[in-house]
Amino acid sequence: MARKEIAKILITGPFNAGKTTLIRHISDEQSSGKDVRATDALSQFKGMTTVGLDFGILHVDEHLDVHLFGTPGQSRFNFMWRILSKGALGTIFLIDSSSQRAIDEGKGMFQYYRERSDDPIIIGATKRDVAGAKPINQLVAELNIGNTTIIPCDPRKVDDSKTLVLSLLQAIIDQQTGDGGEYDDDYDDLMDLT
Ligand SMILES: Nc1nc2c(ncn2[C@@H]2O[C@H](COP(=O)(O)OP(=O)(O)OP(=O)(O)O)[C@@H](O)[C@H]2O)c(=O)[nH]1
Ligand SMILES: [Mg+2]
Repeated sequence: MARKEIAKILITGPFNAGKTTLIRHISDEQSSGKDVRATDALSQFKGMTTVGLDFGILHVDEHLDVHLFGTPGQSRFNFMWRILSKGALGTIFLIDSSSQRAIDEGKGMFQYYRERSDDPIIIGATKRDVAGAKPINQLVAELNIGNTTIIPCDPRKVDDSKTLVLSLLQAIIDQQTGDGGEYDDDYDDLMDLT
């Protein structure tokens, strides 16, 4: 039987974007993250915030497990961003598209990741259903993300999150095969994930 592969991916983005929600909803197995009551200026936006990491495993098929590592959103925990991104094949960057403060912070955070790695990044624009959510083209301009793929996502909906993960896996495969890497047939049925 073929060996089971593990793909580590990072789920990051500014505070309150839906990172913990995505990992909790999509994972087949998870270790609960460390969320504590927000005590600082953030507490006016949300009750609980991640201070450690979120971790979950998505069983894609008999050949592949995806290990999802979620970062804390607040920049005072940015030492965790570096630690958690080690060994990741790609990144899902979530952004709350209804919050100007998150967009302003997300711009710098996105550059931080982009400058440190050439691995694929897919942006998930969350909170599309919330009043004041910015149109996608405005987000692209304000975040200065160039031609990075950006996909609307409600992390409370498993199908939305799976679309993001599959898009990232596809980008990882494309990059590896494009780099002259050997194509692995084991991944042919990746798209059967339903
Ligand atoms: N209406 C709506 N609510 C959302 C959406 N995405 C996430 N939420 C809610 O937003 C809140 C914050 O989500 P979290 O998953 O805690 O966000 P986080 O990115 O982990 O936040 P930090 O750990 O503080 O950085 C939760 O109440 C979610 O249910 C969305 O697309 N629409
Ligand atoms: Mg969180």
